Amino acid sequence: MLRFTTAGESHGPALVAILEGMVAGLPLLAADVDTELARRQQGYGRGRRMKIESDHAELLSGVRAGQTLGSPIAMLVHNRDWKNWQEIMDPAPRDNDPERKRAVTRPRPGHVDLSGMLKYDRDDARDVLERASARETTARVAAGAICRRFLTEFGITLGSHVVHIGGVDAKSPAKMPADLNAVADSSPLRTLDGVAEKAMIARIDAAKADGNTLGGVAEVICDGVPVGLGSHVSWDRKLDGRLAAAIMSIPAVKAVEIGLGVESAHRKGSDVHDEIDADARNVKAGGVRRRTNRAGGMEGGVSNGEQIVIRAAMKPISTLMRPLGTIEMKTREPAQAVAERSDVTAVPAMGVIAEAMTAFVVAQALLEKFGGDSLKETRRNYDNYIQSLSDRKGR
Ligand code: EPS
Repeated sequence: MLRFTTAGESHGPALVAILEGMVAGLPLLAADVDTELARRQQGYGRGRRMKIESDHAELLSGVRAGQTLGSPIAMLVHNRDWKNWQEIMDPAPRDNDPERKRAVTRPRPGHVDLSGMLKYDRDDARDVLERASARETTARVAAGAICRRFLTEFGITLGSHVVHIGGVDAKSPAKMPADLNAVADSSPLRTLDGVAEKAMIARIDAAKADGNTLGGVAEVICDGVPVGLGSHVSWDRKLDGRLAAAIMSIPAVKAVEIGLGVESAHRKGSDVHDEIDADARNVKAGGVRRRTNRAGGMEGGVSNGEQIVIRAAMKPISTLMRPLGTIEMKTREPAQAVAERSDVTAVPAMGVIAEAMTAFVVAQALLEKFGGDSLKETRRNYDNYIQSLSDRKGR
């Protein structure tokens, strides 16, 4: 079973990711991971923190001479900002500090500050927010980068673009670019619509001046997935459900759509379901093609060979420089929430994180179907299956 876990606080010494269950023999360089980490750091609307950090993954285990070993792959990403927070975040007790500097006792509406204080019995919400910070997604992107590297061996690629920020919709081009990320990454908001981009930038500038924050929507497209990943037979094996859970777990994501998503509830069946044609060239889909892809690449929780299309909607970040009303926990008196340094929007980064989570779930489902302890073994099993799809002619 492919699985990963992460550890690390936002202003602690480092972040850690451990990916377990990856096959042996996959070519892998730290640069493959760093490329993805750099993509996550870009985006108009980020705060000063992104100028401090320049994320680099140190491969601690599971890789030798540029190839994976099949053992757990541990990665370390240092927080450069740690040097400014040592006194506050020191794991060791310090003399005379029953209450540390920068304690947070005025929880932010929309953040886990308050529920976390109550659940974990903490007086300082920093004990909660440091882990809840979206800084953690660096480690997810590191794990996802290895999954992405694995998927390229099977001709599976992933990209994303921003389709909405703060009330401004971006139009998708009639034909998507062949290399989606090459185009999206060249835009400061990772959008394909230059006109909408200007309006989005203006909204972000206005929100910043107002001490406010903005949310938005990113679309992930995963191309080259063969028919048959996931399964219709049990609820927890359905690929759409697994993808939705993975994407929903990204901080601040409040909704996930697959294909037409919510819109499919508003239309008639004839305007939702994708009609089928034979197409012998479309080998990975079993020699068929859908005339449209409103289902977003899955039917009944099983990949159908069309592109997987997912939209993730992110609420505005809950740290506002013009704070919302809350209470001071020590006195329970009305107060203004804490205003920590933060981003105005992180929707472009969220798209990159959603790619990483998608890469993980698709890699996990691919390994479930094809198994194998080495890349060669997985590929043999994969090739056999693809061949058997072609051999079905007339059946
Ligand atoms: C975050 C707040 C900001 C963001 C951070 C997530 O950090 P800071 O409090 O240090 O200014 O920049 O995101 C990252 C550090 C990152 O790498 O994405 C939060 O509270 O979620």
